Amino acid sequence: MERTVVLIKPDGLQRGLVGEIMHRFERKGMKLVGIKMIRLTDEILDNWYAHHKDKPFFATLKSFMEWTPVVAMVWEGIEAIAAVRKIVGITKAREAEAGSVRGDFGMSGSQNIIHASDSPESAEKELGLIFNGDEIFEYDSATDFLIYSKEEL
Ligand code: 3AN
Repeated sequence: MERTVVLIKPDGLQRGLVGEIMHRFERKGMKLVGIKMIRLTDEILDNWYAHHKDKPFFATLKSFMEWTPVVAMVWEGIEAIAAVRKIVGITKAREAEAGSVRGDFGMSGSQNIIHASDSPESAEKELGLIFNGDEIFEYDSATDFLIYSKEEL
């Protein structure tokens, strides 16, 4: 099983998309193992978006992400990182596939509603930046046997 970190960004929160977005991951068969609201700080964002620190949009991106709290979640599943990225859609929302979160709800390439980890390394780093160990829960899923075959589990 893989874990992936999802953030509903300030625009997603303000537009009332939290329930809609969570519903999509639930219906897909992903397991929620962590969730909280958090106000991102410069310190977290400098680390989170370190790969963008020299980009012209970095300062704007940071102030956008600090506008309101975000809703942070950890979802678990087999190959969850790739599965969640498909549900999220590509960065530029106006070009994202219909059916994805960005494709259905967004037009912007910066205010694009949602973040999801793009690799196991990012997922581990992002989880560590936002969640304490006791905020991630291990429990038996009552539906795993329906969602996955015996061979997959
Ligand atoms: P994604 O969120 O699709 O993984 P990244 O990691 O390339 O995309 O970018 C992180 C965030 O930086 C994006 N979600 C978006 O808010 C912002 N961003 C990326 N590229 C641009 C850009 N060209 N102009 C403005 N903001 C951008």
